[in-house]
Amino acid sequence: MAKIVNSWNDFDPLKHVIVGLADHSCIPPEEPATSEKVPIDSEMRGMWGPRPLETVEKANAQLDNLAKVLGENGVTVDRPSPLQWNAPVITPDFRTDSMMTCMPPRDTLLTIGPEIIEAAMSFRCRFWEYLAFRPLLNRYFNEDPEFIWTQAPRPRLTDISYKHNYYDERISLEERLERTANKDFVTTEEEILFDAADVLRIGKDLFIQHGLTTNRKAMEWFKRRYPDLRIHAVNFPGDPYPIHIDATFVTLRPGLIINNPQRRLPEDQRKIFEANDWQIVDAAQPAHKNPPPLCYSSVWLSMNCLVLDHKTVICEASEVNQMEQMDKLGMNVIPVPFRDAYPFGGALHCATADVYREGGCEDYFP
Ligand code: ABU
Repeated sequence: MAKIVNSWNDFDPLKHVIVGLADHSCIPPEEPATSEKVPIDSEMRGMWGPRPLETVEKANAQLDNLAKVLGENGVTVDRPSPLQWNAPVITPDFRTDSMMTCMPPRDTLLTIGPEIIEAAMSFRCRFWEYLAFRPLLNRYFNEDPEFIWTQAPRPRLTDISYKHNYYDERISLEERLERTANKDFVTTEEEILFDAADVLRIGKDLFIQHGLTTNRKAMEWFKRRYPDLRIHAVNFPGDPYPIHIDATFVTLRPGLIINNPQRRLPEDQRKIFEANDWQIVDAAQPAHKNPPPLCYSSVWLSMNCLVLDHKTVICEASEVNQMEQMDKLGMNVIPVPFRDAYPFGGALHCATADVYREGGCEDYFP
């Protein structure tokens, strides 16, 4: 029996990680939670079904290469067991005609120290996604006597979990930003809803983005579930589609964060960092004007990097501005091509989930 699971942040030395797989990935049909996430001018509007096979193969080639590079850098890599995602999700409360993928494990699994939590996700199409990770979690449970396996309260995702008049293609960008500023998002507070990728772990402190995929009730759940940790609600008023914190606010090492310059953390929420001498720097501009075809995410996947330790980071190989900035910030950069994987749910941080990093639960904000 060995210790397999331990990770309290995104920057201590990474030793074991899960890397997603694109097999059988689908574009899901629109549903209350996803409508808002697909930009109005996206070619994906109204389209659903299995993703073209050649795109799946290209994504898997880059995911496999990431796994190889991680292995060469001393990181053990596990892979999920994809389901046939091209099947409906039917529960007593809803039906949607397709699932999605298990490529971005970061959305589904949240590691807090010796514990992995299966998130309470708001997309109906992602209702069963955690099943792809069950063989791994079961193995960790068999082999690590200290591993704590948690499933957050399963949401029912009935109609009352969503604001049904929320999606409106006629609203302007300014109105969208006003909604973000007013913390007016598509989910209601009926039940606990969160994606794991909305949670930034910095030791004793969890910074959780309130947005399209995570509600206030989730923050309350974290507060009650983790009385020894400090829970901070954060929001980024410059983001018209706030979903996941890891292309917005990214830690590189203790004391250093890169922040998306279009989604700056408001002054009042910066105080805790400034009071503890943390530096928040604007992330470099993305190298690309547009995301690749059939991609849900923004060009800011440029900053969605995977930190291997306090001095080493994996960046997407074409993100020249971001790599140059990392270099100036004193990081050694390992470039890895990854844009073919973006459409399947994100970049290098999204595509992974921590299993083991060295280090413990430090208090960085005493
Ligand atoms: N999963 C991260 C996506 C964030 C963004 O689209 O900017």
